[in-house]
Amino acid sequence: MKVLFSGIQPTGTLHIGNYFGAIKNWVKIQYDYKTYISVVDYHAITIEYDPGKMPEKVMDLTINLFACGIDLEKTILFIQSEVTGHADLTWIFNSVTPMGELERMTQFKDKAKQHKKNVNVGLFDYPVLQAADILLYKGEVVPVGEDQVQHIEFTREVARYFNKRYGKTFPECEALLTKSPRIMGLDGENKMSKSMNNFIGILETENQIWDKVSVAKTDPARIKKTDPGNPFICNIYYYHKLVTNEEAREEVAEGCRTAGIGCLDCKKIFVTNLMRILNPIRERYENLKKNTHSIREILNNNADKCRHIAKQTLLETKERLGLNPVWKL
Ligand code: AQP
Repeated sequence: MKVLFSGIQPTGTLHIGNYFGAIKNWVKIQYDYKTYISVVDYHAITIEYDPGKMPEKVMDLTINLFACGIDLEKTILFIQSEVTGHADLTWIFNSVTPMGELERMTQFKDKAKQHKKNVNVGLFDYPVLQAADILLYKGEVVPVGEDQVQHIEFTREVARYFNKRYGKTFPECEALLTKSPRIMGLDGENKMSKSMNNFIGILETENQIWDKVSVAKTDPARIKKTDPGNPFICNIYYYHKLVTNEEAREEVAEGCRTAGIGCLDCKKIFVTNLMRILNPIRERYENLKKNTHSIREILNNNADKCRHIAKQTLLETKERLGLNPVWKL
């Protein structure tokens, strides 16, 4: 079986961009691969955060992922910082990565703008840690949203640099995109993201979601209900593609084009269909939350498994680098 690796940051509420852009895919394909999913807390410390709230956020994200359908028994879900090999391999990769490659990364440029007062080396080096995350397990397939594609290409480059200099050690992984790899935020202008506060959280109630969706932007040319609209430039219509079947969606599109239905009607149908997906997730989340002790146990076992693989990869890598322990001489 090929190795699949993906990660997610414990930086706040999971939103439907994370779900439809990445997690839904993880759930679907987890049985086709040897699957590793990591809660990447080392990545999360590269921006301002509250250390007191971090443990809770990590646990909450873990429960969210299981509630979304990550299989507790099949998938190795683990906490990144509990496997120190990630940092080891990052340092090694730092030594083969040209600065210029990192300077091109658009996520760094965006995050540096967003966090002007805290542009730290970790933020700059983020893609190298990500490469180490994947390659520590010799990951070959990385299901992510479109925003991460550049980092996956970078990971391939890092593997190439290393293999060229020290001999073939790491695979060149590929990004696996969903059918909806980029979900726009409720503002209709930026990628849906926690830090932009333009998201629909997967645990939000119908009322909370309605409050946000009812005021979200649609086709700007459609001012009155009697104005015909263009569904293909409407963000809400795009959202329908995530939750509404083709036939019902065509009805919505036709209603919009002929002014048969108003934007609020269209939004109501979207929210009803979205809740059909989110309600069962919330129910599972509430149940799992009652048993955090056994979730902690699963995480401990998974960290052990990961440490074992990490140790093997690092031994092989250090051997290549000539960093054998002296006692081996
Ligand atoms: N809007 C999106 N559309 C499609 N996929 C998305 N992903 C995130 N936003 C979208 C995918 O979700 C996975 C986990 O993301 P993450 O938590 O590691 O980081 P992120 O991309 O930084 O998420 P946010 O919400 O944008 O967080 P902040 O605001 O804290 O930076 C990834 O596979 C990502 O592609």
